[in-house]
Amino acid sequence: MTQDELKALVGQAALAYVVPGSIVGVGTGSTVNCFIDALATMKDQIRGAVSSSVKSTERMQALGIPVFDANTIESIPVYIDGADEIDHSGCMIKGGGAALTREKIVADLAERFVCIADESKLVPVMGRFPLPVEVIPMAAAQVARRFAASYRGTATVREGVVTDNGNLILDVRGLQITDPLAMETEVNQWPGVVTVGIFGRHKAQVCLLGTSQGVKTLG
Ligand code: ABF
Repeated sequence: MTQDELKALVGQAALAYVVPGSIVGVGTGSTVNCFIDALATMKDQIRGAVSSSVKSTERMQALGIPVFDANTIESIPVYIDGADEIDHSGCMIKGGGAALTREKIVADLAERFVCIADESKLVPVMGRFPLPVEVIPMAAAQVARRFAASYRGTATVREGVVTDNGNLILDVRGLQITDPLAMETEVNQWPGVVTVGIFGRHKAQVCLLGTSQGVKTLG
C-alpha cells in the first residue's frame, strides 16, 4: 500500500474513537486531512470540532463541520492528530506542519489523544526527524545557541514560514531524544520558546498505525 493509502486507512479507523454528540479535537497534516474527510461523513452525529490550525479549520468549514473557539470549551473526549515521529511509549515529535502550538493547546483540552500515522513514523528513539520549536522571532538566534550548547543540536530557521501565531519555527537536527519529558521540560523554560515539538507531557494514549497488514492499534 502507498503511504497515502495507509494515511486514508488510519484516517477512517479514527472515526471509531469519535464520541457521538461531542466536539472533536482535530489536528493538522496530511493524515489528519484524511480523518477530516472521513469525519465529514458523520458530521450530523457530532456537535463540531475544535481545530489546531487555520488549514484544518478551513478544510472542516468547507465540508460543513462547525468549528468552535477553544475558549468556549472546557474539555473534549478525544483529540485526533498525526505525528512526525512517535516512540513506543506514545511520546511524539510534532510540528512538521508548523501547527505544534495550537496542537498542544487542543491536546490539553482532550481526555484522550489518539495519534494516527503510517508505520514509517514509529521509531525506537526520536530525533531523526528535525525537532520543530516555535520561537518568538527575536529569540531565534539565542535558542539556536542553547540547542548547540546543551544538546549539540544544529538549529535552523524554517525558511518562508510564519506560524498561525506570528512566530518562527526552528528545526533542530542531530538530536537523540532519549528522555523526551526531560528535554521538553528543559527547553520549555528557555526564554523565547513558545512551544517545543516534543509531546511527552501530552503523549498519545492510543496510536493507530497504518501498515501493509492493516491498522495496528498501539496502547
Ligand atoms: C501534525 O501532523 C504535525 O504535528 C505533524 O508534523 C504532522 C504530520 O503530518 P503528516 O500527517 O502530513 O505526516 O500534527
